[in-house]
This record gives sequence, C-alpha cells and structure tokens, in this order.
Amino acid sequence: MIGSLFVTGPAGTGKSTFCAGLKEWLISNDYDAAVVNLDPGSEYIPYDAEVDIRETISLSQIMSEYNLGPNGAQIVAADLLLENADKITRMIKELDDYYVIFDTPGQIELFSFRPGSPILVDRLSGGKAMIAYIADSVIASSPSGYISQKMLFGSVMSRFYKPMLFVLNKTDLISEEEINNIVSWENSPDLLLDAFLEEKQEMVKDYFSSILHAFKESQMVNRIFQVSARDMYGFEDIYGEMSLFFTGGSDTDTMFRDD
Ligand SMILES: Nc1nc2c(ncn2[C@@H]2O[C@H](COP(=O)(O)OP(=O)(O)OP(=O)(O)O)[C@@H](O)[C@H]2O)c(=O)[nH]1
Ligand SMILES: [Mg+2]
Repeated sequence: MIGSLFVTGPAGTGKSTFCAGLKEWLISNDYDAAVVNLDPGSEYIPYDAEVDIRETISLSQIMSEYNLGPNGAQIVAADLLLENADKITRMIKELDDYYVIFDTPGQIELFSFRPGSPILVDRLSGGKAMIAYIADSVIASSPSGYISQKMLFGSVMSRFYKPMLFVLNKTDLISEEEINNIVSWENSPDLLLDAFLEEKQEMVKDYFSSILHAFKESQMVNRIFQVSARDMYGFEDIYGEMSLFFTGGSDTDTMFRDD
C-alpha cells in the first residue's frame, strides 16, 4: 500500500460516509483506493469494502459465546481485532499501489482507547499511517463543542502519535459565518476563550486559557479540513495531505517522519 488512513471520531460524525466519499474521490481521480471495515457492529456501510471484519467477527456470536450484552460484546470484538491483524494484513497485502482507508467502530473508545489499538494500527499499516479525526460541524459550532472536539482530538493523538487530520465534517449543515468562527478560533486561542466566556461565564478561565494556548503552541492542530462527505466536498485537500505525507512532499509535517 502507499499508505493508510484510519478514520476515527465520535459516533455518528460521518466516519463511514467519509470513507465512502474519499474512496470515490480517489478512484474518480485515477488513484487506487480500498476501504477496510473494522467496525463489527455496523449494520450498513455506504461503500464496497475490500475487507469487512464482519465476515470474521460476529457480535451476536460473541454475545452468546461469552454471555455478554451488546456493550460487553463490542469490547471483546474490539480486542479481537488485534488477534485478527495478521489475517487482515494478508487480505490487504496485494493492494500494492493503493491508499487503504480504515473505517473504525462507531464508539470512539472502542478503537482509539483500547490497549491494543496503537499496535493494531502499526501492524495493519506497516507503520505508514495517518489518522483522520472526524468532528461534527454542528457540535463544533459552539465554543464549548469545539473545545471538546479539540480535547478529544488531543486524546486520540496521545494514543497513536501519528500525523492527524482534524476533519470538520457536515459543513453543509452550518452557515458560512459559523465556519468562519471556527476557523478564527483555530487561529486565535484568545478569540476562542472570549467566545467560550460568553457562552459559559462560570468556567475556570485559567485552566482553559492554558489548554487553548497549549494546543496552539504545540502546532498539533494547525489546520481544519472542511468537508462535507455527503456533498463530496473537501476531499482534494485530504488527498493532498495524504500524498504529501506518504509520498514525501516537501512541506509535510516532518515531526512524525523517520526519514
Ligand atoms: N448533512 C450531512 N450528513 C452527513 C454527512 N456525512 C454523514 N452524514 C450523515 O450522518 C449520519 C451518520 O453517518 P455515518 O457515516 O454512518 O457516521 P459514522 O460516524 O460512521 O457513524 P457510526 O459508525 O454509527 O458511529 C448518516 O445519516 C449520514 O448520512 C455530511 O457531510 N453532511
Ligand atoms: Mg460508521
């Protein structure tokens, strides 16, 4: 593979739709692309999966075998992913010149916060991995919602320590003014803090001031990728970042590169 993109984020933010849209965009621009579904709990997926974990891991089987409810079974299933890493790797081995997109379980903690997940990412990607964090525009359009998304993004980064894209999906659902606000908050922690103070007068100012400035200074998130997976908007920029990182573009963030 050329490289792999693991798509994570809170439930319902559009991860699977994003995977479908990115695959479609890549193929229509003459790149080879494949999607691997790592969500054993998904009932419907909006793409043709080259590899589908549901053929290997069955939630209902786990529930009856281990006498578990749906949540317990999801956790066992998430941990079984690592046990199946070699099998999945064999299945994607032939995808030489492909960008491989991994769709991950609906609940973010099942992928991003399980102990084996960083190992899983390394094994499936052979080390060539980026992570797309999908945030919902409607949630991110309030200062507190945006801060919560950035903090969750930071948590995911602390788990994987891979190059990450902050994808603001469903931009079709918010106004241009709201998008401009989010971009201005991204560029200025002071503006974000002011907006947050207006929303929640009782918040602990020093705590959040430090956090918001730390995010800015760390350069960990310095760009928002505006996407509407539904409208096929924004995928060119996502591809641009992937191509830069995987094929060695000059202005790629070098923080994570070995070479
Ligand atoms: N308006 C709009 N709706 C979207 C967009 N992307 C996804 N959706 C809708 O959001 C809902 C959830 O999309 P999914 O792609 O299933 O989201 P997900 O994050 O994979 O969901 P889980 O895996 O269940 O957590 C669906 O109804 C999608 O049609 C978008 O860009 N704009
Ligand atoms: Mg999904």
